[in-house]
Amino acid sequence: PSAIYLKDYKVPPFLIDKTELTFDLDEATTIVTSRLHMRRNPAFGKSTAPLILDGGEDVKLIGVAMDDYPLPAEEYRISEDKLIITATADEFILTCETLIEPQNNTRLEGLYRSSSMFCTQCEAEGFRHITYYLDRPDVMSVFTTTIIADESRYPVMLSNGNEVERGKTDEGKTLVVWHDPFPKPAYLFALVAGDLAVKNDVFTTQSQRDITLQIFTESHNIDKVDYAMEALKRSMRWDEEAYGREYDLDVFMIVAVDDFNMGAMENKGLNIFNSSCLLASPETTTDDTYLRVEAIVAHEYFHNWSGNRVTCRDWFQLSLKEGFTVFRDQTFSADMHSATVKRVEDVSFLKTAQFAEDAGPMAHPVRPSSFIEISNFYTLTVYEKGAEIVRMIHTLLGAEKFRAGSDLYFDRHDGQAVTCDDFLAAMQDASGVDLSQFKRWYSQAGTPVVIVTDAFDEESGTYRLTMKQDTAATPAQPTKLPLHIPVRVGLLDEQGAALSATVNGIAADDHVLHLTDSEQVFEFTGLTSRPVPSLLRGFSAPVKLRYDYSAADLLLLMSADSDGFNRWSAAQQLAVNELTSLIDQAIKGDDLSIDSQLIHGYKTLLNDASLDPAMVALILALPSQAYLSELANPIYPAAIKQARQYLKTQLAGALSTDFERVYHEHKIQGAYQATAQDIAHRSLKNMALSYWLESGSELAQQTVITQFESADNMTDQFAALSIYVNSISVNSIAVNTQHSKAAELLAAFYEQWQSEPLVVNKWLMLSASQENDNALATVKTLMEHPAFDLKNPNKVRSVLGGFGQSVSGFHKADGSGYQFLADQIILLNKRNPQIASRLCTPLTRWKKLQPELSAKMKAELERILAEDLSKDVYEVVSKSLA
Ligand code: B3K
Ligand code: ZN
Repeated sequence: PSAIYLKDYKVPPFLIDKTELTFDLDEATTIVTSRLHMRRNPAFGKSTAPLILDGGEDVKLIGVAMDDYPLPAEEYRISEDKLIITATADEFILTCETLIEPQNNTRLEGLYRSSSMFCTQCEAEGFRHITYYLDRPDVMSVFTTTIIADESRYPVMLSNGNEVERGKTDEGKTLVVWHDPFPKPAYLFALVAGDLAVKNDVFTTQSQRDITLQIFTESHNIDKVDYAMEALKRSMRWDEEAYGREYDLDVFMIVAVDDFNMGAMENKGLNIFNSSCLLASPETTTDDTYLRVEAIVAHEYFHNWSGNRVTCRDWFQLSLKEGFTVFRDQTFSADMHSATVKRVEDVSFLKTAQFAEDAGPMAHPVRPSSFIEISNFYTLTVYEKGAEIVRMIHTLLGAEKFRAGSDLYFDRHDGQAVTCDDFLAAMQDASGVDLSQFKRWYSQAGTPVVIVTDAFDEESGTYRLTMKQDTAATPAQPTKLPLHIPVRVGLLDEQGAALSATVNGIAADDHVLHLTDSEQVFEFTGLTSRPVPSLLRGFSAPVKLRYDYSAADLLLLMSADSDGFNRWSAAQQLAVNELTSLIDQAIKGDDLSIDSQLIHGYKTLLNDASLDPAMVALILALPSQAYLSELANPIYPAAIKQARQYLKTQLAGALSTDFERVYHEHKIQGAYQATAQDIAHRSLKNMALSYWLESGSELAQQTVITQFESADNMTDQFAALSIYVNSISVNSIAVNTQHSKAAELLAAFYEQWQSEPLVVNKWLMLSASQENDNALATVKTLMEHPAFDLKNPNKVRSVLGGFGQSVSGFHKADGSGYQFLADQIILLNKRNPQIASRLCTPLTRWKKLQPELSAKMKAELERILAEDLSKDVYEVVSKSLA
């Protein structure tokens, strides 16, 4: 397989003004007829180039006609999935008839079956698995879609836009016609047919238009869509208020499907969702999932402007829509709940997963310059780091100018397919802020390290911060240029009070410093004593900050900084410092011991009633195994696990009465609600319970079991279950006993929820992630379990994703955990290349692992590479070994 390069971009030689599609849906074969109203693209220049249409090995061409005359065989040919038509007029109608078999489509790209329905997934290049087409985002067309099917089995037949006609064919089948007036690329096309239930609602826009809202699911799930519907209405309102964006069609539809490669898809007027990202009910859904449903409903809805009305010129520009839309959904969630909690969660995720990607073999710029398979570039870098870039623009411009920039962007480019440069140009033109150096964030991969040192001059009352930036080499980018990094900084006095200081003639207690050189000095004047700096407030740039904070500084920031994010950040740094030293002790095989100051810090935390319980819970969660692995080099997985367990046990033992009290204090009376406040109390309550249990208390054990048995909502029930199953103290009693109480609870949980697939997925994940010597055997048994299905991505992700979290299973010393994952990748490689490729991620980290494990992991990658691979898996595995 070969790479495609951004530098080779050319405008399309042909355009498709109108696309008329007819789908004759059937169980055995589906016939697709397309009538494409085409012409040569004037922007391409004079040319006699042949017409080359994209197709797939699963598309059988029945016939092709030009202006209704069937083409003779010598005028077209098929070569490597392309349909090549040698001679064409300047303007013509091309008719193609193709045959596809959606029921055999296991890739879940194009048209496929999920349960009893037909559905589609076309982004990025799925449309070519339906019919021959110019399957690229800069070819935008007005679609009219006719669906023909047997109404008794497929009473609901949907596509983009508005339903304009309904009737019967001569054979007595039902025919429905949809028309979407907004030109769009093929990746936004969608079709759904099935026996579905619907929930209807109405939203009145700011200009007083009534929009019909519809959510479709299989009938047994329709009682779980109310939350998504409310979230949709909140999103529509928010986009009007925050961005002045109003919905444009008369109807907005969402469909839930069980088999889906990712979370959801923003098809014009017809979003299709993985049911795990849409359905919610208190009994079956945890708090995290409620928040995720709301965020994803918002994200897909926001794409209607950032993605659909203004789309991407080519797939290298993916972050144009994804980075911006993630930023929009993050801000929306921050507005709906707690902004600080949301920021902490997003930054934790970025620093754990995106930083790891940026430090590994798949590191790439937010706007990649080449790819083999675009599906591999729906990454944390394009999405999350892309969102950080937009956030930095927001910081550099300020809220008002940012809004002016986004207004200009939407006005200027409505109906166009554009680039990240166009986005930046609109932001720059509307604000007058120079973004020319800032632009490098799009093209330069890797996480910059910012090293900060300081000095205070008593005499002049001047505090100097020296900042150096450096970005390590990444694949294909050996040298790096300095970036424009906005560093938000505040200063505190010894008591923790905010200090006003003057920078560049401006006196304030919060400054945005512009780090643009590789080394730069910033002066703060008007001070009387040495301050404690609060650096990178709100995580104002996606960088690794290094400053030598003392423990006392961190404790001060943790308790007193006016920036809530940095309070968390200081607490996390304290814990990281402690854990880093514990990990070193564990690697050396020493007895572990911790600093009692830390225990004191946590005690203060547990007794400060003024704190947001959600923030306390986030701090108590301790830096994760994955985050500590990102920080480590090399990674000793078992030592990290041991250090985390030790710290947790020590805190639990020393503070058990505090945890018991906090548990009781944060119990909620009344019915379940997914509000920020209730979620915060539940998270702290359950976090306290997990520590209390770790203290070895009999009463805590009883409390966990009682909560498991009597909880009236999934958050509390599942928390109790996972606390018990993951408990270090419970596991140490039950080592190797098959019939432990934990196993009993897991079995009871399955028994109770076996008819709810989404709950069963949680059960699969928890079961697969257990830490014990049987972990590998357990995951093998799970894959034979009747609840498992290799064709369903959610189940594969639950079991294999869960397994990846089990240090004792996945990182088994003999390499059998890696071997097992490699076997599954090979099994899925051809059936579902996208899922297979995603499963490779843990193996891409082999270079950073401790030597014995590293060699074993590498050997598995080599074994995979020897197979006949899909483009998706080939790209990740070959780059990992390069
Ligand atoms: N745009 C889709 C992602 C499509 C992934 C294709 N492999 C969902 C989203 O980001 O909103
Ligand atoms: Zn998106």
